[in-house]
Amino acid sequence: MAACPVLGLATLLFLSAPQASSMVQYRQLVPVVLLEPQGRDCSHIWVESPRARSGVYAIQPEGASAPFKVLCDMRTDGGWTVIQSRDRGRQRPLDFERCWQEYKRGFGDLRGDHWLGLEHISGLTSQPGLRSELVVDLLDTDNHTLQAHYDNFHVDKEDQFYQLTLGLYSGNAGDAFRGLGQTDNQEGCGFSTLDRDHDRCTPCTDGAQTFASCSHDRSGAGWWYSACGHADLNGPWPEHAGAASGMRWAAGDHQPALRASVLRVRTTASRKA
Ligand SMILES: *[C@@H]1O[C@H](CO)[C@@H](O)[C@H](O)[C@H]1NC(C)=O
Ligand SMILES: [Ca+2]
Repeated sequence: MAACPVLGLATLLFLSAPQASSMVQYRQLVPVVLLEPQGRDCSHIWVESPRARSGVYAIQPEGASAPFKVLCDMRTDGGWTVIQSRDRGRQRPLDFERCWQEYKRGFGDLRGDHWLGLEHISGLTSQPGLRSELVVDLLDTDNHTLQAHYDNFHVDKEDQFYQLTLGLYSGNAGDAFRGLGQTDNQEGCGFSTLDRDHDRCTPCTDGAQTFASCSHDRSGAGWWYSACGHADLNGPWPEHAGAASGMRWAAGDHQPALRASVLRVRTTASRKA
């Protein structure tokens, strides 16, 4: 399992060290290209230009300190900002066993497997006067599509460990985020990674085994684990249906082996604003 780097002075010094290369002779200063935001988020871009195509756009959510790039999934029902995308069928599926800093900032390729980053997801879902919805699209290994929709989705700030808030569920994938009982329920949980444990195992027991961290001792990925819960879409690819760990979205008896997932967010003016 990957060791997590401690982001300390050494890293900062390395990052700020001047590039001492005698091979390159700069004749002029390279201008810093500032990202020009095209909207608050993909939903906003879609409203402004309903014929905008799906692709990579620069957005700056209301209240965010800087613009950043996202993949917009432009559909007939609006513009959706993609926050996670995975496909085992890709030539080189991306490793999601990552530490806190990477889950915070995001990783991967926006046009391929990626995680947008908790700072960006929090900013996207915390815009004043806007309500965020979440759609989870899943493809199982038999190529059946499954979907879970939450009519509210909010990820809090880092000082709240990016705590998860969910609205009402609908869809055919099942409400795996909530599972069957209180120990499963991931709503209200903070985010955990290999190196940060904010889950509800204090510790957990599984037969003769006891363990303290769902991320470190079970999955290897980052997620809003409860104790540990039945949703883990950043987990490693499972070998078969019904696997108790790995990438999963398990609701009741239905525990598909997953081939691909996309998490996407749409914002609309909140009714009471
Ligand atoms: C699912 O779809 C992929 C890509 O279209 C294809 O390669 C694969 O064979 C399909 N799997 C099944 C079980 O149909
Ligand atoms: Ca724990």
